[in-house]
Amino acid sequence: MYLIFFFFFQELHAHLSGSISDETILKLLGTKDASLSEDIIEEMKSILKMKDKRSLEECFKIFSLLHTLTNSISNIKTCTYDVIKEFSEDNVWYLELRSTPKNVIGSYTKEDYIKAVLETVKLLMIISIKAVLKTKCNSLYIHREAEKSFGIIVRILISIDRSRGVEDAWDTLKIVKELRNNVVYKKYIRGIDVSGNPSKESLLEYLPILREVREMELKLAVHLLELCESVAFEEAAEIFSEGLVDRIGHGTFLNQKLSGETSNLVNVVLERKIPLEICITSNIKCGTVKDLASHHVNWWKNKDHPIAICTDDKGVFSTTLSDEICLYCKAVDGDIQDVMDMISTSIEASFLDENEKQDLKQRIFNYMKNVV
Ligand code: 6MZ
Repeated sequence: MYLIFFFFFQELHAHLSGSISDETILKLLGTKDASLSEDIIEEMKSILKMKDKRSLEECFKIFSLLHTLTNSISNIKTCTYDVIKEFSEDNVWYLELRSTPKNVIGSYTKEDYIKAVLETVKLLMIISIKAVLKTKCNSLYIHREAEKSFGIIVRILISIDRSRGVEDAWDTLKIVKELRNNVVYKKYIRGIDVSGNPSKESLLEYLPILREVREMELKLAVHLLELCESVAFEEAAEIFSEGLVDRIGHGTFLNQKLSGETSNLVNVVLERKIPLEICITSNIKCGTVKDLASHHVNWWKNKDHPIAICTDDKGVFSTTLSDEICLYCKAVDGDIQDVMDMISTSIEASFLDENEKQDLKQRIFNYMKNVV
């Protein structure tokens, strides 16, 4: 399986704050930001020490703590830059990074937050554009070549956190709509992610929001069935019945029985081939899946269903995409061909345009022909 190190991957499910590495946390703590209290610094240091299992509830406490780190525009930019760089170093050629816009009174607004993330992606492109500027080509060509020369293409999903309430979500959509008037921002913002603590607020409250996302012609990825509760099945049923979702985050209990009855939701997902974003380490560490042997990835793989292997929160769960791909191979007893197939289906499942998908596929498979 050492060949894994010569592969190039796509990451379709990575939350910005959860992806911040220990190195970046230590760097930001070291800047002695006056707004970080000693208590927070101590709590943060204790997070770095405990990387083993923790419940989903405990994870959400950690996210709140991590949010105190992104308390300035400069810190948001540092985190975004470092996370993209680390994915690139882990052989990720295409990254869909998602994040929830926040505001910090007296420091920045939600719009500033999104712009800080987008401007960092743009800055990485500008660094690369310098490398190809000498060519006498049109600007779109230059942009595409620049993404190739930097080695990573980044697109952004704006997250709606279900625990923040519907008003907050409407506010976020309004900002996204305005930002997409800017042609570069429009290119980067590909979709909306709905995430957050699944035990808070029902997604049924968010249906008008999801319909609006459709109207805006944005792609939609929704965390569904992370918990085995009847309300989670109800939410998913409504969302599927309106055909609102392009990709499913986790879907951990989709193929499970609720009170002895098999849900027919699984058939809808199989028939429509709605891709699943699978995050093995995250599920095991949060305890929603017992162990690798019982992970649902095997069930979906046996159904030949489109899946994308992802990290979820590489910082919080101390993982990398390469590690996740290795776990995938172990879970399904797979070989190189299985990895190639998964890479191919996850490009199809990405929120790139059709021609961009073909470009990426060709680039990856041309490269791999020379290696494998
Ligand atoms: C649901 C999750 C998640 O948006 O601040 N998030 N939501 N399930 C999960 N499984 C473990 N992992 C992360 O990144 C952190 C936010 O992403 C969502 C939560 O809303 C968390 O606050 P951003 O960049």
